[in-house]
Amino acid sequence: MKKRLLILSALLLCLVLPVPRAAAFSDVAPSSWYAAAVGEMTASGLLRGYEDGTFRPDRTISGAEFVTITARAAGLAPRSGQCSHWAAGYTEAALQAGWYDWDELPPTGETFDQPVPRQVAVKILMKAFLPEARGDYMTESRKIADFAQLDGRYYEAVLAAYATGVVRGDSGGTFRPKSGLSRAEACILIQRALQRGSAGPAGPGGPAQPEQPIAPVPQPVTTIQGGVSQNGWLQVIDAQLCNEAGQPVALRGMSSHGLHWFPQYTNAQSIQNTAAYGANVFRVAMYTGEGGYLSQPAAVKAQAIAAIDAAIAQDMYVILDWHILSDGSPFSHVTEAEAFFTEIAERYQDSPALLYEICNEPNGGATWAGDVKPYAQRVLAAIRAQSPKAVVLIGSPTWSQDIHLAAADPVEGENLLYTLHFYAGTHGADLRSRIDSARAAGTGIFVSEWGTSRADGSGGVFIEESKVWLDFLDQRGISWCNWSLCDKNETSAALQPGTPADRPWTGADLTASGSFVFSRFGG
Ligand code: IDC
Repeated sequence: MKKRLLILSALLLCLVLPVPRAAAFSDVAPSSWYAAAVGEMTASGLLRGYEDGTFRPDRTISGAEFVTITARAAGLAPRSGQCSHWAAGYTEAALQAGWYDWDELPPTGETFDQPVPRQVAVKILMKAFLPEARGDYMTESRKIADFAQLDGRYYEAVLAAYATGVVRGDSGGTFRPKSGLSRAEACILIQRALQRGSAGPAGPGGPAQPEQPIAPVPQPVTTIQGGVSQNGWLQVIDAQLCNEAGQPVALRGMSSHGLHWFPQYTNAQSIQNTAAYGANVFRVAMYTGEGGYLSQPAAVKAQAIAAIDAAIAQDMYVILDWHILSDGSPFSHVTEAEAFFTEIAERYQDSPALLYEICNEPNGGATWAGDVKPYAQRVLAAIRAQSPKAVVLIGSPTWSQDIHLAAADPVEGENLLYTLHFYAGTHGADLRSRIDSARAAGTGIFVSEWGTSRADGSGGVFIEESKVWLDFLDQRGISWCNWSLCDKNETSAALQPGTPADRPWTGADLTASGSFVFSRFGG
């Protein structure tokens, strides 16, 4: 029991620590029903894929593979085997532990590479993780439409597996005891047995255990980086930003300061300088108030287009941010926003580089139901009329912190993410837990603005707090942009005062914030 607890804690620890940047399996779609289980078990070292980067989820699992993964998960030490098969050590240990009998998987190895029948697999799992669990014959056998197919020696294990929820049966209610199981199915079963085993087995002969709901544990996500030519059109699959091929992708880079105040740092050289440190996204912050777009639309729009084109030229993704701030509710300028986004989305309708952030930070009295959601619906419709699949980022009240309101009442549509903004000197664990709750509800998050400073753009810098935040985001595959790429005399600025925008930068050009942030573009 102690050992199992240890293994579970190791597994859970792996879930909260940054995972090694192994490439995601090319054939495990993040939207698949088994992706989370495969991801967790891979991250905890229990599972490996093939050398070509595939996992082959549909392949039938062999006895050797099944026993080896289960033995690793249970912490069984390999013993000296009776044949030269690669799995001889673990199969010998499993046999000696009494998980199965000699004839079910002879240690001489002839059948090691053959499919393991489901009834044998379930017996192995129950012996390994829930040896004392029992299921009531009358209750459990009724759940199994093809119970008559089951060999008598597996009754006890299969009934207990149903009683504890390790096995749920397929949609037709059958168990198919003599068929094999796919690698994906095996992964799910082993994970369930491991989880239930450490929760404490049902007492012998005790009542059937109701199925325990599995707590929404954050799943580690292994992302890839790269630019537009590598990743193509982005899409949102199950709350995760993915590339055109469906692989989880992370965008990390800088936000400009107000475009109309610091246009020099949105030129080709400045954006290229961030790319040189590993950034693959650039956010163009186009203030609407404060003397920005609403005061001088033609000039500011031209600046925005120039900045977008400069980022695209660097093979970067680019976020066009309708930077509402003093204008409180986005709804107050919904007509201008519709016209602006229609024009821009038409202009860039063939470019996979552009993401649309339709309202930086609703604030003041703006509500989700009364202001932000109806605004988002209208502007989204305008964008979709030109650009049917580009990713659209939606803010929320309280300076884009109320993602729980959006998660409870999301905007209809595809490829939508909700922005969460934080400043490391002001915001912490509470906001992070909002992210986990929103994601558990199926709401994808993009941190399109965060700072190492306090929320007023100054104070600190709060490097330790920022590290906690970025580790948290990396572990969940959440993308981010840092505020801001400018040389203003405030701690959130990444550049030293007077930094030229027409040459490459060195470490000496970066502030404390800039040095830290630039070091994290790669994760
Ligand atoms: C701040 C700038 C500061 C500027 C101020 C008002 O850092 O130089 O004077 O805006 O325009 C946000 C906003 C962002 C803020 C930033 C820091 O999106 O515009 O920039 N912040 O206060 N939300 C939370 C913090």
